[in-house]
Amino acid sequence: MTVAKNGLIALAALAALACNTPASDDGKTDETAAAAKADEKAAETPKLGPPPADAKVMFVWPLEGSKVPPTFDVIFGVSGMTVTPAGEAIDDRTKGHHHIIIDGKPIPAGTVVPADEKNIHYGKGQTQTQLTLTPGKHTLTMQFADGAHRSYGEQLSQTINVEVVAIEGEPKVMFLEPADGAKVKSPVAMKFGLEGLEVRPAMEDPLDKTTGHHHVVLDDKPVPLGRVVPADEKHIHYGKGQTEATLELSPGKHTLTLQLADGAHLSYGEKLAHTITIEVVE
Ligand SMILES: [Cu+2]
Repeated sequence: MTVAKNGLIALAALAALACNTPASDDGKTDETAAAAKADEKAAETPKLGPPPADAKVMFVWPLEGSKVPPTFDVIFGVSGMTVTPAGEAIDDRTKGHHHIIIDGKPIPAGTVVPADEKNIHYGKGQTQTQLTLTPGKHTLTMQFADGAHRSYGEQLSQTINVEVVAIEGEPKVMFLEPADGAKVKSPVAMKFGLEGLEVRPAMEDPLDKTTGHHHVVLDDKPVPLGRVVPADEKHIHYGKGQTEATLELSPGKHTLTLQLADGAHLSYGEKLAHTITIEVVE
């Protein structure tokens, strides 16, 4: 990647030289001098068109006003553009990759996004990441830039305010009962455990990503991060904030997945899920 980047800079320098030579040769009148100056400027910043007018980026998780624990997931959203790794299709104005700017501002269009601890590049084409921030208020700016890391400017940025709340320990959910591998009778008595985050009834504060409620997923997988937990016979919501429940199950082997989701029933994903296998006996 470094080699490719250096090659690109060398190319840009060559292009600048090639354009500057004729312009400086025939600057005879004020008008042509001005034109030459404009040419020079254009050579410094390659003349690339704007991105599609309706293209935009948005945070999918967290959202404006969210409360988050110190280490939290971020999901990037984009429409009207395609996410591609850095270094690919660099002059294609419909492609690029995401960046996060912590406590900063959008990068002006055409300016290369700096790379430091406050300006994070997702040059592999990631659409999701995890950040760790100090407790307190922060802004997160999502900034889309092209394959050469040149910003698409404010149009392809979004800034949100988040509040990082200190929590105790690593967030973790677990079945306290039944035990993994247990032989049990129906109705099955269950007890749900949660560390780090707090149990809170659904809908009280959908922006609070430090609390949530339990769900049991029957004979199916955890719900991916940020997706709404369906409400059907395979997905049971405990939206009152229950930490105990019973479940009628048919005899035989079943998997039970405890899945935490936020106040809007958006899943915390696999990291906050726990799957056990039980056998229901008559
Ligand atoms: Cu729910």
